[in-house]
Amino acid sequence: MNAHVQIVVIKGGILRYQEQGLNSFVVICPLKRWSWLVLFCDFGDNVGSFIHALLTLSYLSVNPNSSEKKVFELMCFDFDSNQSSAEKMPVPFEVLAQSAAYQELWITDSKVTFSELAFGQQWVSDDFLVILMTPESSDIEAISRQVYQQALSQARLLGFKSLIRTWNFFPRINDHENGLERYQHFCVARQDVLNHFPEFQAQNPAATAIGTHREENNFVFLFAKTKGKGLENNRQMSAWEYPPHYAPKQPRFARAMWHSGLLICSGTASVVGHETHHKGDVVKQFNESVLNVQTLLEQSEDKVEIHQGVFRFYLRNPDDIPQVLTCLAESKINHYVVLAADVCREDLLIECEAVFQK
Ligand code: 3EB
Repeated sequence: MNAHVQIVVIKGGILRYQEQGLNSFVVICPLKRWSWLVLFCDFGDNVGSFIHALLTLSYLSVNPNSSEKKVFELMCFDFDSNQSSAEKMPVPFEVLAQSAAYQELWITDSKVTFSELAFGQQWVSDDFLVILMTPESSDIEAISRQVYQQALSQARLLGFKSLIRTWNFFPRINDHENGLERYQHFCVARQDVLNHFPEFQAQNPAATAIGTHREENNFVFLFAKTKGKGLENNRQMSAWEYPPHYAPKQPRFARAMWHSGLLICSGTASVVGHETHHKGDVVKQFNESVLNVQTLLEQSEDKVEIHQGVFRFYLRNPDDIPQVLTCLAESKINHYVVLAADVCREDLLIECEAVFQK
C-alpha cells in the first residue's frame, strides 16, 4: 500500500472530518483554541482532495505547498483598504474588533484569472465571476444604475447566469436627497436594472447594503454558472414584499443563498416581519439579528450550526463596541469581524452577515 500522509496546521480552521470515498480520509483535530491538526490520509493519487466544494469559504491559511491539488483565491477581503494591495477586495470600513486569525478568503478549485476592466476589476474561474466596482460620483441613483447595468451585462457576456451575492457599500446611506433616502434611490435603481435582465430575475441574490464612513463607493458581485438555492426566513417578510414606505421599489435580495456547499446569509438585522425591533438598544438588536440567522439555519435542511459561521458585523456607533464584545463573548459565535458602518435603516444600530460551510 502506498499511503501518502500530509500534516498541515491551520490557524483558526474549520473543524471537519470527511471521508473521501474508499481510499482516503481527512481528520481535523483541534490542538489549541485557534489551531487544528489536519491529517490527510490518501491511498490514491488525489492527495488534498478535501477541498471538495467548488467554492469554499475559509479564514485560514493553507500552506499552498502542502497540497498537490491547487486552491485558487477567488475573493480575499481586505478589511482595511488603507493598506489594500492589488487584486484584493477592499472593504472600506474601520475594523473595530476581530477574532483571532480572522480572515475572509473565498477559494475555488479552478484557476482564477484577474483582469482590469474599463469599469472595474474582475476575477474569473470556470465556475465563478467576481466583479468589483468603485465609481467616484456621488449621485447614488446614477451610480447604482451604472454598476448593476455593467456587472449584469458582463456576466451575460461571459455566460454566468446566476447572481449569487452582492455587497453594496456607499456613503451617507440614510441622507435624504431629492425627496428620497439615498438607500431608497439605490433600491429604485437596483430594481429597474434587474427588471431588464430576465435571466437574473428567477432568484434574488443574497445581499448587503451598508453605509461607508469613508466617502467610498464599493460594489462587489459574485456570479456563478450554476443556480443557487434561495432561502427565506419565516420570522421575516421577504424583502421584495416589504410595504413601499421602506423603498418605493422593494429591496431585491434573498435572506440567504445555498451555493456549492456554502450557506451565504444576507445582511441580517433586528427586523421581525417587516418592522425594526428594539429601537435604541444595541444589545437587543444584536441578539435579535443572531436569532434571525439561527432561524435561517434551522429552516435549512442541511445542518450547519451557528458556531461554524464566519460573521461580519456592521456597527453604526463605534462607542457601542464594548457591549457588542460582551454579546459576542456570550454567544456561540467564534469567528467574526466588527466594522464601523451605517445600516440601511436609520433605526438599525447593528447588522450581521455570515457564511456557513456544509
Ligand atoms: C432588512 O432586513 C435590513 O437592500 O440589499 C439587509 C440586507 C437590508 C440587504 C438590501 C437590506 C439589504 O431589511 C436591510
